[in-house]
Amino acid sequence: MNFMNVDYSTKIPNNVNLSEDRQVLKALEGWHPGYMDWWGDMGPEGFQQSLVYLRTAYSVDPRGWAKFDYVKMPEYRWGILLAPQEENRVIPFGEHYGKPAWQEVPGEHRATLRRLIVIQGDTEPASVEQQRHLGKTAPSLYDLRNLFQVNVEEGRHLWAMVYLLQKYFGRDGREEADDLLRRRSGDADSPRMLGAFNEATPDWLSFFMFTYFTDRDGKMQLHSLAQSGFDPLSRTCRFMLTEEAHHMFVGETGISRVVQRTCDAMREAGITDPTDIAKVRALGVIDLPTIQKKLNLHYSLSLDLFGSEVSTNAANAFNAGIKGRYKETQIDDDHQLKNATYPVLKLVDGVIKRVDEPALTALNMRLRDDYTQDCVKGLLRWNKVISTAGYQFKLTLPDVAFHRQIGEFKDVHATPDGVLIDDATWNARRNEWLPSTADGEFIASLMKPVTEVGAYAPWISPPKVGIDNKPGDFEYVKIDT
Ligand code: BYC
Repeated sequence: MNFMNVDYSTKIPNNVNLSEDRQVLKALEGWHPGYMDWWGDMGPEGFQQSLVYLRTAYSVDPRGWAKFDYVKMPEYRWGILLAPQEENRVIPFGEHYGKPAWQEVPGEHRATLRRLIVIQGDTEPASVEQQRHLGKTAPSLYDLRNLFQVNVEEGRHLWAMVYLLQKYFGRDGREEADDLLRRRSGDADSPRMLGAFNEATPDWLSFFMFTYFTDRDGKMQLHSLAQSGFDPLSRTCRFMLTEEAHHMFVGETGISRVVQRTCDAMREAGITDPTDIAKVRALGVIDLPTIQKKLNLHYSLSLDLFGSEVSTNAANAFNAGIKGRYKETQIDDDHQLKNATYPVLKLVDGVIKRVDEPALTALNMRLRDDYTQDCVKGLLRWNKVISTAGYQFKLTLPDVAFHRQIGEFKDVHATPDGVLIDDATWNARRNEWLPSTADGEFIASLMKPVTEVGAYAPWISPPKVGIDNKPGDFEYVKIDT
């Protein structure tokens, strides 16, 4: 079979030869109805009968892998797609460095592998659940389509992890696959596994922040798993990354368009002080200080997804050859971290200090640092929009000690500048740094749906380019069909 092209003849499209792997095909077909029930209950609210201009993967060839067409979401062909197998691939790090990559699960690392695959799998449906109400308030058909594209692809990423569980982990893999449909974002009894995936995504600014910051954690984690010595996981993650790029594009351009519109409105109204919140809000746009608060919230929640700065879990996964570093194969070292150290931010006698730790246990910190560097790029672009409009205001990333629930800083309070403060100061000033109830209510008041073809809500600029070279006034979603 040609791994580049996807077989659409089976109920579950795939490039892993499912038609000759009857047992796995049967297990996946058995899981399919539960998935459709979940999509019906927890997928996008409304619009299930609308025609949405979606891309579907028909190949895993990076030169051309997707085709665009109108699809009703429940009829989207969720499939199993793995990047092509690299011939003679070796394990690129850890104690098995240089040995042939595994095509089957190595017995001694089974539990660690399963845990990582389940955690990854759990985030995918969680994000769909978090975003399910947003369709009702979309600022345009273009944005509505992007939301649904992200949602169906997160659904596909769930399929990707379920395939690995069902093919390689036998009965407990099947049980884990069922549990992925049982947990619910924000549920008191059966929540999703990681903190940020139980938070609400109440409005479109949060959606853009989520796709910029939280999907970018996904990018970093997928890159690390794409290095895995377990080849099927590596190939799965490599193809997921191709899709993930669009999700972060939605976030980056979404925030950019909000910033642009705010700056344009301020200029038109002759406002010189972007921190005059009442005046700016009276124009029906989101003021820059509130955008900064949303950024503070989503960045800090996303930092928690990297786990503790110093982690034996991370060291074990690396040693075992299961989870590598960002761009592992491009790093010039022994890929085993035998004697290396890495500077870690720690709280020492009440002061934040950089302390050298064994690089092996500091892998979460390293990945988080790579993530922060990647995040900065968007800020440069957004700040360019602000400075080009003639305003002296800079969006910044808060300090890593700010608003943390996991790791070294979880028991202290810090300002966005990284100054440690006591509980009373935090309580008194929290609303200066994180969105308050009143901020949420103001943003909610702007969230009125715009469904005319080519029209955009007044708080966001139109995009610079359309999807699939279509113009801005293309009917991206045919709502009533
Ligand atoms: N919330 O040694 P520690 C994506 C637990 S996003 C709750 O500090 P470790 C996407 C941890 O499980 C990417 N619990 O950390 C984005 C452990 O518990 P146990 C998703 C947490 O294990 C947008 C204990 O604390 N993929 O794809 O080195 C839309 C001590 O752990 C949290 C992955 O995350 C937390 N935030 O690292 C859609 C990749 N953090 O086992 C999709 C797989 C830690 O002692 N995951 N804990 O009971 C991993 O690599 C790691 O498990 C973690 C944690 C980075 C999550």
